[in-house]
Amino acid sequence: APAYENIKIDVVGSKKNVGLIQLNRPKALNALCKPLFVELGKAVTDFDSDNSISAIIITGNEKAFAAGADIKEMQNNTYSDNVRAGFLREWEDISNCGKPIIAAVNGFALGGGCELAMLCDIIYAGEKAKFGQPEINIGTIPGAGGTQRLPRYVGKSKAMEIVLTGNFIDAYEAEKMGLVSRVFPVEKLLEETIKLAERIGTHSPLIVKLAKQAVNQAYETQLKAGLQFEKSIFYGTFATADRREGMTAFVEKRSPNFKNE
Ligand code: CO8
Repeated sequence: APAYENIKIDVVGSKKNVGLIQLNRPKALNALCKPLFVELGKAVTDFDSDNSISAIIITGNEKAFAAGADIKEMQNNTYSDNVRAGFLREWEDISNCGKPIIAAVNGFALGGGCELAMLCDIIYAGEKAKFGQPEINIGTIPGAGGTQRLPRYVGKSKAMEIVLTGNFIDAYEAEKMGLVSRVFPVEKLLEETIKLAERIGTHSPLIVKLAKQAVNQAYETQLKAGLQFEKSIFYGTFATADRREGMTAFVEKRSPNFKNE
């Protein structure tokens, strides 16, 4: 495995089919500096192209998932620097991943940390997690999807409140708003997240990938285009062996044996 400095990777689950990525800059509360993001992008891309991996988990530590973009690193950036470098371009490696990515959030998920969690497909949280978009406190606005994805999760009024105040919300509020799908005791979070990944891993990887693409259309397009996209993917599953196997197994009252074909 490649040697990483800002993240740790592992393969977990009883079938060794879950790729685990732990953000690992504890002294900076996992602030998302560029080297960290380059490594994270590589780890995600590698797991995405590894046929033995069914799903990917991104987590931090008990104090922080990630406390945002690295403020020290960007403190002296200029507008022209950002435009020239395509600042935060590395983040697209995460959104381009075809496999499901689950965020397991304990502690702070602030600014870019909250945006990273929202780039994932499912968010599970430990009960001490804190979410927020505090960029307004430091004279800027969310820059990695916070103003666009957050309203799609929680609606306009709550998203405005979070973005305009910079206030944090706790795990239970986040669950109630629909940002987080489940909350667990801190020490149970990772094992429950691995169970979720393993459950997804029992399905056809091919169909899981198509289902993820279809749900993402709801976020990325208007309703009519999304529904058309969904229909063509749905029709398309009928061209796969795994769809035939899934329905045949149901009718024959047995478990399906998916071949990723
Ligand atoms: N960047 C760089 N360093 C950080 C960051 C950060 N975002 N957050 C914490 N740290 C560092 C601190 O500087 C400190 O380092 P040192 O010991 O060397 O001074 C160390 O982590 C521990 O932090 P604290 O001492 O502050 O810990 P506390 O427990 O007292 O406070 C908080 C925890 C409340 C999380 C506090 O650290 C804080 O407010 N952090 C900043 C949160 C924030 O504003 N995040 C948004 C950043 S801006 C952003 O994400 C812009 C998004 C743009 C697009 C997305 C790009 C990724």
